[in-house]
Amino acid sequence: MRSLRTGLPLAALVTGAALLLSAPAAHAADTPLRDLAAAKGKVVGTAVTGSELTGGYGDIAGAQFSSLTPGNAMKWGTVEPTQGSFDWTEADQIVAFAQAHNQQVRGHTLVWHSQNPSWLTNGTWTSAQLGSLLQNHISTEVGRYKGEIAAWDVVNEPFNEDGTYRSTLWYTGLGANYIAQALTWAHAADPAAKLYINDYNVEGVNAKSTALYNLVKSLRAAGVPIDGVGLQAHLILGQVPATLQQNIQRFADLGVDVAITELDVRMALPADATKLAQQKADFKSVVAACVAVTRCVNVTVWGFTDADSWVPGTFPGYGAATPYDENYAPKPAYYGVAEALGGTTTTPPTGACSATYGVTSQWNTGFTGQVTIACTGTALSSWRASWTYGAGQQLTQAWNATCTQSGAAVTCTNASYNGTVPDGGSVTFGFNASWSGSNPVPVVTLG
Ligand code: 9MR
Repeated sequence: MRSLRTGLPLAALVTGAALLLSAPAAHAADTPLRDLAAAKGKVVGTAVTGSELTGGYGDIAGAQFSSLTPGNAMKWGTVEPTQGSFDWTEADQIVAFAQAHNQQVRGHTLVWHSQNPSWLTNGTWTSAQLGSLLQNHISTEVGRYKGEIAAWDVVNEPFNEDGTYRSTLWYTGLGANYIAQALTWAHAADPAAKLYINDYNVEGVNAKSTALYNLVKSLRAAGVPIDGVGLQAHLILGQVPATLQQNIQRFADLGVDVAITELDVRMALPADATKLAQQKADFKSVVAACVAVTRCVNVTVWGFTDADSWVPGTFPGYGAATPYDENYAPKPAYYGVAEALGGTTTTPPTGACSATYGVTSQWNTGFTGQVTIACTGTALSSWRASWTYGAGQQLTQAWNATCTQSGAAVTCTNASYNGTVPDGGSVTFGFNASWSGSNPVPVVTLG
């Protein structure tokens, strides 16, 4: 996945544009999402990148979520880049992390048209050869993790938008029966794992989800092992389908489980308070729809932080799609998830002051930055903003505040004339500083 933590400062440098990242002034030690979910009989998950599972990223992944989905680590192209030579490093790492944190793993994914190794996609195969390649792949991967995977996204994205089958190498080479075969092979390799078909744009009732519905119905009638459907839920701000809960319910009524497998809600950048409030409502309504249906067992976000999301790389100009910002501070969307899971949160979308740190210009040895303190629903009569520089940055000058730096720790207090931040208003102070190597954006604490 693309890392915005390294990507954005460079973009700011190149374009000279301001880089503005917000962090809540404070957030209470709220009940972790996984505990809230457990109290509702649900599992809450996130897609993860194995190499990132340390430090703050690892802390949040372990503390907040009860399920992990490898974002890329279990895809065919990752695990068998050369025919017959396997690399399980990242997949093993994620499984080990999950076990150490008492988490489920959702295996993702066994049969897909994308992210396959080139030896497979460039090869010329008879139908029989293709079938045995697929059977071997499924037996090898599912067998390796037998007993360790709660659920597999066995088949990923088999449909076109109009509900016809997507013409992939599998469909073209093996016919629609590849789906039943893949499920049957996966079941033979790990009879305890729940087996899913997973797709996008199937969240509401529409032609594509109805095709999925009809497929699941016929697979069940034929005795094919199918346990669940995954609704990916890569959504656009303000566009949660009105029929989401109804759609979840109709699948549940077929006798299968439902999981929201890849939830994110993208918005046109830059984010602002209005968009973030809408995003909170969107996350909340998706999770609430799952909570309302007993057989909806898992809600998984596709990356929990905006620093580790596929969205900006795929939809230029869009992003901020996850519940945590690039600095791992929970966004309103996080609290939307918590509230839908029955949590009461103490970080209100209103009645708070926040500090926003920005690099407004940067050159080879120095940069100019600013911090804006803004309040809504409350006010301040004095303020103190502090942060820690992560890469040796050193303040040289400040204006509209009194700033001191001790080691990496910077503290700025208001000047005599700008301690008041009114409800609905803001105060900005500026500074110059030196940097070398990198210039990561710190999290600013108010208090
Ligand atoms: O998050 C994945 C990203 O890192 C990859 O570049 C991308 C390649 O298609 O796949 C992403 O995950 C996809 C998932 O496996 C299936 N549903 C759509 C997801 C977003 O593209």
